[in-house]
Amino acid sequence: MSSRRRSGTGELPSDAEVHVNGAESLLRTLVTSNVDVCFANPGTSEMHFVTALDRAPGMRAVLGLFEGVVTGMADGYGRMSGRPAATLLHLGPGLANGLANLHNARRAATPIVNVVGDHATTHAQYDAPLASDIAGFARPVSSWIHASTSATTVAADTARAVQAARHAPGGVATLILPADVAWAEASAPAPALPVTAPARVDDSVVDGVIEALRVSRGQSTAILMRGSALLDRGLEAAGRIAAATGVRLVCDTFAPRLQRGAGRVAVERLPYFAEQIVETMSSVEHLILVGTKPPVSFFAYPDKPSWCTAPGTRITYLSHAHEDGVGALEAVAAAFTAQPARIDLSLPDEPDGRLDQFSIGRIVARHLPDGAIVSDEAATNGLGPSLALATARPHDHLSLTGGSIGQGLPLAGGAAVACPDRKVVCLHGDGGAMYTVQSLWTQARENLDVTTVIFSNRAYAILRVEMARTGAQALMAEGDRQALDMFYLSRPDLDWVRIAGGMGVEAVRVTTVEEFSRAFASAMVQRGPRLIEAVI
Ligand SMILES: Cc1ncc(C[n+]2csc(CCOP(=O)(O)OP(=O)(O)O)c2C)c(N)n1
Repeated sequence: MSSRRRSGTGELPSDAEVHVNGAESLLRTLVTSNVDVCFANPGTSEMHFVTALDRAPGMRAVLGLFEGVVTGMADGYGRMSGRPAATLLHLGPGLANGLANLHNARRAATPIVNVVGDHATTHAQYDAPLASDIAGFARPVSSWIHASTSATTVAADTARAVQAARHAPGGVATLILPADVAWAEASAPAPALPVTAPARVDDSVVDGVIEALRVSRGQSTAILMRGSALLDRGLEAAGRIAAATGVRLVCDTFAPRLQRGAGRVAVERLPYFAEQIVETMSSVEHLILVGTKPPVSFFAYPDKPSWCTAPGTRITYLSHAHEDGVGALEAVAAAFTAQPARIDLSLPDEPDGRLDQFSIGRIVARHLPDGAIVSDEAATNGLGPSLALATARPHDHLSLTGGSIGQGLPLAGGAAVACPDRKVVCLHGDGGAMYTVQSLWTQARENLDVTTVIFSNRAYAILRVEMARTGAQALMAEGDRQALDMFYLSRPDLDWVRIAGGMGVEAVRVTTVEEFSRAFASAMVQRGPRLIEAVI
């Protein structure tokens, strides 16, 4: 049905007579601003938004059964498409449920238009049960917050929200939509606002880096990168610089998106633990940063460093996150003439022996199709796949940017919505996967082409390691049970085949290399969601 009310004559009214409510005006403005996917979990205050979904041509709505799924999908979508999705969340509690993955999205600098419904402005005075400080919840994860107070301005507010989300390097723009603003008669949709390009890096900074590279001694200089520098154009420029000068190319441990594999320029990934980063950085005399910050330890530990570069290391920012790091790398590369070294395709042989992260990594690398997307929350089982995938077919690697577990599954779903022609492989710890397990249901409903590998070690394995590293383990006495019970996911064991099956995703449990290989190879040549529980 059209949004146009029929005039008395039975004729469609002219454009000047088009009546829309605030919600429809908002949605139409989103579509006009090239935001055409909305990940949603609505409630009563969002009912006019829900009915407007069918009135705003071009908007695809995707339901998530928990807000952490909604926000994680919006993150995956934004990382892969480079443009924001909208969310729809139910007042403060809905937003609060989605905060952890908005935190991860903020760390990834993902553009998201985060729409949060609220009580009608006339209702706010009564402090009804669902009333809360929505802006207060939103503040730490948002780069922009606005509460629309009138249906006549909601279109303009929406266009501003999209512009804010896309403002370099990208961020969460939270738009609070009171129910009466959604239902009142509104003005026509607003046109898209221009997106500001990332700030250009000053020539003097580029010249300084060129000069430093000319006199540098190869490997004692490293370029540490994040953001769009880790996509093709940036990597290409960095590869030319490395080929000409011998500098090391390094990326953050948890980069939002890294293009890896055959044909690409190789980048070392910083390790996770502080002492490993210190070791990696020990020979670096000059660290050049592109869109990132100096590396620090993920956590503090007694007697271990937080700052991971060597004391005398000179640090230069070629670009900050909001600046055009790719342009700056290209400007530096233009001063040198060299062709980048590229990774040769080298697929592992079929492994035998134990089913573990290394054999699984080799099988994944062997069968991963060209152009796949890997959503990696494999936690303590991530090293094997990461090593094996270095020379696999070209792919995109997405990582857990903010340390808040439960991101990998929805991230994979959002990536699959953004890139329907590409295979998505999600590598996930069983503990983290339980946080946003409802993601599987959305995969089934939307028939998303995601293969999930659950590393079923039935433990929070990393926490055992961290317990020893923090020194807390020394406080345990013989026979202490409660502390250990915090780390083991047994009594009962999680049954992933039934969990996935109950949400409509075909699943299989494997315990051997042969079984895993068969299941993974078969999933790679079929479409649609699959889950493999690898008991390790
Ligand atoms: C939101 C959130 N809650 C809790 C933690 C603490 N935490 C870090 S890793 C982890 C367990 C991860 O388990 P799993 O995904 O099974 O991977 P494994 O360590 O077994 O490899 C937990 C609970 C966290 N990082 N984020």
